[in-house]
Amino acid sequence: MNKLQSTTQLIRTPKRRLITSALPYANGPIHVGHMAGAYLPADIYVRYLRSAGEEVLWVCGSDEHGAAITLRAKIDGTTPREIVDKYHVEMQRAFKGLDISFDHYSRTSSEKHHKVAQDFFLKLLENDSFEVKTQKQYFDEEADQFLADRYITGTCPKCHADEAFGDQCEKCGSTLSPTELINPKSTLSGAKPVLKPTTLWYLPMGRHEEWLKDYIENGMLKGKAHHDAKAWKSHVVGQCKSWIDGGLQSRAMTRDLNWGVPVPVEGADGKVLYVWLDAPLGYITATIEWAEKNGQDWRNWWQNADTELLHFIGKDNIVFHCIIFPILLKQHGDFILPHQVPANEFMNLEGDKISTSRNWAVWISEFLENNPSGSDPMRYVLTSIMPEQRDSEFTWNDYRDRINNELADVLGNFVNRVLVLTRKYYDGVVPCAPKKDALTDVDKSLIAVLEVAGEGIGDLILRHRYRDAQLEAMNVARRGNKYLTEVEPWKLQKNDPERVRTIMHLACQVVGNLGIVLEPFLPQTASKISVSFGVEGSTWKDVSPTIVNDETILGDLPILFTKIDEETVEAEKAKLGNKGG
Ligand code: B3M
Ligand code: ZN
Repeated sequence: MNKLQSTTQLIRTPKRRLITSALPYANGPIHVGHMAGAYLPADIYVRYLRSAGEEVLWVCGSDEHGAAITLRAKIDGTTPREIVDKYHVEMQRAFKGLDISFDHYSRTSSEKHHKVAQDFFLKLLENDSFEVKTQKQYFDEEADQFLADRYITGTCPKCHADEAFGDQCEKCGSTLSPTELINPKSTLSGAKPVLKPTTLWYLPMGRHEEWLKDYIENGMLKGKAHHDAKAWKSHVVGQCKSWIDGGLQSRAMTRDLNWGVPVPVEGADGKVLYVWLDAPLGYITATIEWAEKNGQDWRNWWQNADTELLHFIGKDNIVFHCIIFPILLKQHGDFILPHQVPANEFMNLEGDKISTSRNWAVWISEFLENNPSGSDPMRYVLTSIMPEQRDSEFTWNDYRDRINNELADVLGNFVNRVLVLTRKYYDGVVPCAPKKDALTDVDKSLIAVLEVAGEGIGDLILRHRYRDAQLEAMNVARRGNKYLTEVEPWKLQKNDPERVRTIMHLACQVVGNLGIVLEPFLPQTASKISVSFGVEGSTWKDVSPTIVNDETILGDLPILFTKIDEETVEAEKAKLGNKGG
């Protein structure tokens, strides 16, 4: 292990964090499953870190190579270029719609990325990282093309499911190579392929088993001993271990295709880099682009032991981020390795797997376009059911219940009550802080909640427990509601107005704090609250029982959430599986 990759970096508090979210394939629109998997959790994490004053950079971009793109172009009767240009724009609409706050969004078909990926490949060649082998590979004579990845299907040799792909069985999750498939078939023509020799660059992953074992165990154990936030999720460690224990096979890092990053070697015409070699390097390209724009040195983010690298992904990408990419980074020699890969499991929809081809999905930009309430309701529901430790399920009934019973009845109702009462009693001016000896036990226990809320919620976020973190933030509103119900200021105003000033001062403090602690989850709502309660510009460090200044004049605040009716729910359900659009 070299200096950069020694285990001590795992237990140091990082100076800065580099966050990546899986580069979505630019072959279709973004749905709720994508969002809940790799984008929303990262957005919550990054928003929290920014508010806490930490140094953080979050990059993403469109994955524009690979069979996912070329096959899509073929089905649509168009070119890969047209497909990626269309979805590169469309996907960003969805991200913007849901207030996903990347620092930089890039794309892998750019000239810049091609250069970055080729330079990286050449450095690996120089470091003797590949085995070049000429071997027989499946070839489709009708389509005149070699078949790998999604170009070839067959029966999975491991679980015997039909329609496993040449790189992976989606049923059992095994990584495969095309020649392992039973009864292989070309997805281009349906033809039975023939074997034909070709030269490919292989990554001999077996060479790396020993240090990878240590690396994965460090992710699990060292982290646990020091701070939970560093410990990898058990399903991530489990998947990695079973891969390594099964023995790591050499994997081809080039393809015979004409769409992708050309292999930068003489005589390699018609060959491109394997998409899973080029795509993660897109994180580096995105960082370089961002750094150039912002007058920073990108190396600080990738080649400095003070930086912590975190990859947000879905579970189908674990092997690529926890095994293949670390091998590539280590073989290059100058890079840090991923410190944390908080992969999420899958989100199902109304009792079935989300499927693009069957239109069994909730499409983010389409949904937001027809929905005037902004991004927060959808963000709230997706975070509530985020598949952090196991698969989860989105249903429209649950969506309705959470908006109506939680956002509207708890949060919206509490904020509105405080605003209305403050207007009624004091013309909207926050009453001054009470003297210490005026506080009752109920007041003190409310104050105690505000004293620990910031740290408690922040800690859950750092440990990638976003569902619990959001629940804790909502509990601040729940606690506020309960407080008002207990102390009933409306019954006291006539005979004990001094007591009511104390109550309303504290109630306003609760709302002010919501403007900060809800921001990672519900940025639009939090911003409205912050402006109205005069705490805009406050940060996570300001979360406390004194966040709202005495005599703040409360601004206007529109109704925060509208309830969902039955008709809307039924209309959304009816769209599922309906291909007419
Ligand atoms: N495009 C795979 C996916 O969308 C892929 C991620 C690349 S991350 C470097 O599942
Ligand atoms: Zn299988």
